[in-house]
Amino acid sequence: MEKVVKSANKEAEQIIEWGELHKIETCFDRAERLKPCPIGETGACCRICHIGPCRFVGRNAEEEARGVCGATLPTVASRNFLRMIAAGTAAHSDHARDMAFTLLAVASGEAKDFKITDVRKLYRVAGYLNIEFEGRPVNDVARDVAVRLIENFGRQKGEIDFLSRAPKKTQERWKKWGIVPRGIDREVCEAMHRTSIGVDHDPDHLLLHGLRTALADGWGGSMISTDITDILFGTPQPVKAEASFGIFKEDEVNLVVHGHEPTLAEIIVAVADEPEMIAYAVSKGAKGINLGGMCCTANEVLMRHGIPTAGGFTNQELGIMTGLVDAMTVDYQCIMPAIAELSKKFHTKIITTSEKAKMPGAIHIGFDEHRAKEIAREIIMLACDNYQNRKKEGSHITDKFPVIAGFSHEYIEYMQGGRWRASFRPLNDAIIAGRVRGAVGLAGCDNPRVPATGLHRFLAMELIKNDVLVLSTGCGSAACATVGYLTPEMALENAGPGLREVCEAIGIPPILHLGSCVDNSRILTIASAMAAEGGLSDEIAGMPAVGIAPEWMSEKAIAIGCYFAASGVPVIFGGESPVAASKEVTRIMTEVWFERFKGALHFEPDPEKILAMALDYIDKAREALKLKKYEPGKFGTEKVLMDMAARREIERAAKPHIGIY
Ligand code: SF4
Ligand code: MSK
Repeated sequence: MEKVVKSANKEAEQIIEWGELHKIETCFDRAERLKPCPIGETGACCRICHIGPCRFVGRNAEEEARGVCGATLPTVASRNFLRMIAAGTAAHSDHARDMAFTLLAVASGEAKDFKITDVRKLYRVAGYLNIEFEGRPVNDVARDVAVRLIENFGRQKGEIDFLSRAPKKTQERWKKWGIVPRGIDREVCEAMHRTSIGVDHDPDHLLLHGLRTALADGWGGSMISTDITDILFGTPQPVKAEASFGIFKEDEVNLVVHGHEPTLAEIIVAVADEPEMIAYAVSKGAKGINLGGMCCTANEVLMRHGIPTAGGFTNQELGIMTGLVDAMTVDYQCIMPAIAELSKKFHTKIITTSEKAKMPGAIHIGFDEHRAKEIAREIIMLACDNYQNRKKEGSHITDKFPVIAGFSHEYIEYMQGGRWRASFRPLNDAIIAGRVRGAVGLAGCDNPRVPATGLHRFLAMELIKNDVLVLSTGCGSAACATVGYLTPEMALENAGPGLREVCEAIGIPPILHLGSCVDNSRILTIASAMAAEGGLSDEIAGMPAVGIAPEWMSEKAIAIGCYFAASGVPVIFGGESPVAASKEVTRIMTEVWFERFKGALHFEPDPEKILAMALDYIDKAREALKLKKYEPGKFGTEKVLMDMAARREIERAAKPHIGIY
């Protein structure tokens, strides 16, 4: 019998095989055993009240079929979908709330182990909020910014602040269709209200509120999180690192930070180099302390410090199975509860750190930003103590790949003209000339129901071959990083001729790692800046750009897909549609949303079809903008991109500054 490939990543597959040999179960085995419920998978099950669950199957599967209360299939499917958006928005936004309170604590002098690292970004954000910053103490400005952003969560009327960063036309579309989010918590709360029994039954109306809630995520929670993280820990700029399981060291203490909230991870990075910590590790027989990351906490510390990543969601069990992880801290989101049980078969200590997220079988060391260094040291010492318990068991996989990460909005702007002439002009010109065909945001999770990471890799490779610039985030980035796709050399070897030229001129990889899942908000601000630059569309809608989440699994991915669709970007998700049961809901999310917003949300399991749809959207947008027809290798005239020598010239003239951009 032909062997089923569970992960498209060679090293991951080796560990899975080692696990099979040693009878160690992973998510891949459970995915094989537990097939999705065919009713719930397509949105055809309502369990909103206890008269049900009402299942729309068999003779009860028509659009007109009704649950006991009379709810139709489109009502049920759209209600289920709205609840997914609300949950995803809540996750990103509650993370953002934590960041905002940390900023407030830092500004008020209560969290003394942290500081404002990027003052320039603080001023930029203060500017968006019309908060005076000239001549004021930095901490006063930071306090005003924190208080104002915290207000965005509980605001009852008006609109959330960062919507004003979108192009005017994009904002007008939101107003016209009544989807301007008022306050983040209000939209999530209203979503839960509207979807409880006997409230909102109109699928289109329910889905419009879904878009409003999703906008509260993208232009609210996620954007707030990205900005505050940059202010506190620095706005990313390119950094060299490594990825895959080979980042773990046989002779050092391996401590992994996993989850999404970067505050503890940042402070662990800061104290792991302290001589006392290193001496402690040496006293336990190790040569030093080696930090690594997993999922989006990994992306945060990779982007800012070059801390290596062991990969995304489906790699978390496999990392433990190397036998080399002495401790793994988990904060929240995308943490498989399976790791606590799995860790018992090895020596790994799992440490939960958030008061919101505990796990039977794990050690809990609650993080408190007021005692940050003390807690970080406690965790590092626990990992060092456990080094001595390391056994021989484990796959001990050693391959790793180079990575260039750290592409923030600000850096991409800077690299196109230096600090004094930063702009998006060269990129717009390259798109206008057909040198770059368009852009794709390749985002979302990796998934054990497909050869994990394989869809990301296939699409990333095919897109760059077709001269499409790829902006990646989250586990999409991890999928590319762990096979060596995030290097400038990739452009030379694989990108189409136009994209290759652009990448070589600027010195960037053709796949730009933009950060964690909340950092999809960077793509929104980049698209807004490109609209403001001129020559393409004057709003986000109509740009030759597409979003793709080929292996999504999380409700957060659904919220992200919807805020892109509402902002004017066609989005294609892989896998089975969670609204497939209702033709009407599918029509609304594709045709109706496209008419209103020029964005849409498709679900398509076949990666070849995803690619074809994305290229088709890009080419049609080029045609509508009356841009030169894309033909590989045939370019029009355009401004020459600034090369490295010219940029260095500008830098020589620049004064020392805080932040690079
Ligand atoms: Fe059934 Fe209506 Fe209750 Fe849903 S809300 S479970 S359709 S009775
Ligand atoms: S970690 S949400 S699996 S991207 Fe952000 Fe990865 Fe998806 Fe979690």
